[in-house]
Amino acid sequence: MLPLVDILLNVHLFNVDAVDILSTSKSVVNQESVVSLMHAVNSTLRIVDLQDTLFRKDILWDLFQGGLNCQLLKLRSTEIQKLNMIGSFMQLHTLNLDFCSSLTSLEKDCFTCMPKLMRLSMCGTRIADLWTTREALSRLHSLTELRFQNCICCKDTGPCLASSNGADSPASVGKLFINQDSLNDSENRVSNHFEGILSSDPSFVATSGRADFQLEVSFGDLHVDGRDECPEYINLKLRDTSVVSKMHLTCHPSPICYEKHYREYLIASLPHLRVLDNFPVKKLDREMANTVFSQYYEYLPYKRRQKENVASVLHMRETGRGNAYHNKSSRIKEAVSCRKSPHFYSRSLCAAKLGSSASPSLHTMSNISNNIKEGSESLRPRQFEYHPTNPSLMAFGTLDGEVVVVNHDAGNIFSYIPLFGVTNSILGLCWLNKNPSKLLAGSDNGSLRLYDINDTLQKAKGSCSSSSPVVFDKFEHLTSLHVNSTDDQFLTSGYSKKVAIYDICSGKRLHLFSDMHQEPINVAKFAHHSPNLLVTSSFDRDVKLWDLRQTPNQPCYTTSSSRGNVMVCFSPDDLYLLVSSVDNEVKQLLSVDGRLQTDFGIASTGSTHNYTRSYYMNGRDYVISGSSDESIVRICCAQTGRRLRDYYLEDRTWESPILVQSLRSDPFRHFHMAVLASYVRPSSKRDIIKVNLLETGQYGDEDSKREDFSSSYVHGG
Ligand SMILES: *[C@@H]1O[C@H](CO)[C@@H](O)[C@H](O)[C@H]1NC(C)=O
Ligand SMILES: *[C@@H]1O[C@H](CO)[C@@H](O)[C@H](O)[C@H]1NC(C)=O
Ligand SMILES: *[C@@H]1O[C@H](CO)[C@@H](O)[C@H](O)[C@H]1NC(C)=O
Ligand SMILES: *[C@@H]1O[C@H](CO)[C@@H](O)[C@H](O)[C@H]1NC(C)=O
Ligand SMILES: *[C@@H]1O[C@H](CO)[C@@H](O)[C@H](O)[C@H]1NC(C)=O
Ligand SMILES: *[C@@H]1O[C@H](CO)[C@@H](O)[C@H](O)[C@H]1NC(C)=O
Ligand SMILES: *[C@@H]1O[C@H](CO)[C@@H](O)[C@H](O)[C@H]1NC(C)=O
Ligand SMILES: CC(=O)N[C@H]1CO[C@H](CO)[C@@H](O)[C@@H]1O
Repeated sequence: MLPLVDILLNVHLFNVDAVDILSTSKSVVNQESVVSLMHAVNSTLRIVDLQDTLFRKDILWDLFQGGLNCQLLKLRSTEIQKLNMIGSFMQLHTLNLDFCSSLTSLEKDCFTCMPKLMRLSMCGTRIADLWTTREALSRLHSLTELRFQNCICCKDTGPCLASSNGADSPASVGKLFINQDSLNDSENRVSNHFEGILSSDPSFVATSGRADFQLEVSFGDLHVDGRDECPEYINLKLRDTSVVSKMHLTCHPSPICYEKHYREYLIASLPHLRVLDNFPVKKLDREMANTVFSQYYEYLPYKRRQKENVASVLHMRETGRGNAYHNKSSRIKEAVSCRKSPHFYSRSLCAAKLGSSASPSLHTMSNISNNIKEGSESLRPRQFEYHPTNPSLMAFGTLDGEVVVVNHDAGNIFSYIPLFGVTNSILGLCWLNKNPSKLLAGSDNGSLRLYDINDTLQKAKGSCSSSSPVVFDKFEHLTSLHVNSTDDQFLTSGYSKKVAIYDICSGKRLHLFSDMHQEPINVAKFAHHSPNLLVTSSFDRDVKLWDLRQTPNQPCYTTSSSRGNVMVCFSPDDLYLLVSSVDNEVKQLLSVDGRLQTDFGIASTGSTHNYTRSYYMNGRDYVISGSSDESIVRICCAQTGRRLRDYYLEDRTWESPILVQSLRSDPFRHFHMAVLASYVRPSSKRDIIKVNLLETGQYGDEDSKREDFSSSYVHGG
């Protein structure tokens, strides 16, 4: 290689127009010499194809930092975790990142150094998130061809020829999902998830769009491509007709392709796109995509149409005028009617800030609580609640029966109540409303105590107090407790069909209602303003509203979900109920009669053992939702149900997902929340992660800190 590099150092002396570098060997080559070669011919480089060459990370890093003059760069199957191509890639118009299987997300600015990029291929990666992907890709103003999955007959990103001039004049207009149920298992050997573009005659397509009619399905020839076998197409035949259509199959999808409305979302977000996944984007596709987008997604919160500047919103607030709206009369009307709302400016500010941040800033709480226990033990949070009046305080209970109050702003412990019993999880926590130094805690073996966090502080200093904690009669299999609006009484429910009501002052159990439901009642809640109203949600699929002034065995009404209910809560003004059922069934009901108001239409995963929890955010404007076997927090507009964002949580150090055990919105700060996180690796690690959606995150900083602790979490199952 070296003599060759020496000669090519003088490449400008020869009459060479362009040099292509192809490196397909897996091992033998000396990687440094390939880099020297690129360096030597940099000025005349055209194609650099490093296909399947396992380049060392440090070498790739150097190349990415420095840049290359080439027009086409293939990094297929390279171990890239983060696309940090910040060097000069001014000539690059085609980038292939297929099978870079460590690539999970795109940073906001990762493409800014390649302004001429027109074609981008990312099949077989682990990219999953529509929102961050949109943010990154929208910076590529020349991008016309994009793919996250390929049509089997296409090597490059261009439109699939078979689809555009096939014999049966196919018009690729529709999109068809065929799920496992509709296919005979013995034939369904390639994948259980097919998605494709229908290429068939238009009359067939006009009635389709959904695969909810009966089809006969058979596979076309299998092609062997690299690692997978993919059939090129499926023949579809409508029952009772002779119409046969071929459905072209796409292969090597990245997870993003399974997101609901994936194709429409990307087409609507990238106005210059001409080909997506080898299928042309036609005018009709674009119109459909825009319709779908505006029905299911909102780009900016609070129906704001365009990104506004924070300073101009502040200016508007100061002058009381809608500066930004001066020009168009329709806008003035809109602005005037909106500004009647007392929240107009704070919402505009949120919209202006949220608009620009794709991934939020995260802060873990483990560093706060890390030093409190001796040795390598760490706290393992199992339940938490924000303080109702002090914005800095938050209480959490642990798997080991401790109750901890932290100042999450200052990053220190306010109060630590060591051991509740021995090793029982704290599942119920509730602050009193009128007397907010008092905290009610319940563990899963049924013990219930009322603590005064001011008292325990004194206790820690040495002066023992007899009044705290107050101990109540036990409630077996407790999973939830809630205090009524007037602090007189509280309510417990659990892994049983019973609900109990306790008097806070006397510590006595006043009522024990049995058989309120057919199955355990995971969560029961009082209304925020009506002290006698309560709602129960049960794994028997029912939600029941009760008025304690009426006969206790007769609910005001019962509504049913299609799966077991994990939880329910009232909106802050009690107008609505938010019901979360197993596997992402999330609905908002009118509290008055249980009528369905909003169905959030979150896709289910098919797992029956996973628990979805949802809470209100920003008063009752938004809803946040997460599930125990997914590492996503979803944010939806409570009124329209439209999705604002999904946020993925991942531990970058271990490259492992963070599962959402529970979550709460910050009652004092808009678009702030905290997530009760359960780590997949190390398996026993738990934490509370504060999320600020209005601030763009520096994930990296947290990573380096986390690395230091990780060893101390490796214990137990
Ligand atoms: C290639 O040239 C660009 C500038 O045109 C430079 O930024 C880059 O570092 C060079 N790359 C190599 C490997 O020499
Ligand atoms: C699936 O195919 C096998 C073999 O072709 C057949 O025996 C079986 O009945 C089919 N099952 C269904 C549900 O159609
Ligand atoms: C109003 O319109 C003028 C020209 O039509 C434009 O220069 C100006 O930037 C617009 N102002 C705002 C606030 O949009
Ligand atoms: C914990 O982390 C937060 C934010 O990362 C920081 O502000 C705080 O000072 C840290 N606390 C401790 C005790 O290190
Ligand atoms: C709960 O368990 C702890 C220790 O296991 C015990 O001290 C306490 O009495 C138990 N409470 C009830 C109500 O059983
Ligand atoms: C604790 O007590 C002090 C006065 O002794 C009071 O000012 C403070 O608000 C109390 N803390 C809470 C959280 O109620
Ligand atoms: C608190 O709730 C209980 C039970 O629902 C109710 O009887 C009581 O009246 C409520 N408190 C007040 C002050 O209304
Ligand atoms: C909390 C919980 O039940 N998690 C379960 C979610 O589902 C997966 C399998 O789909 C189980 O392994 C988890 O235990």
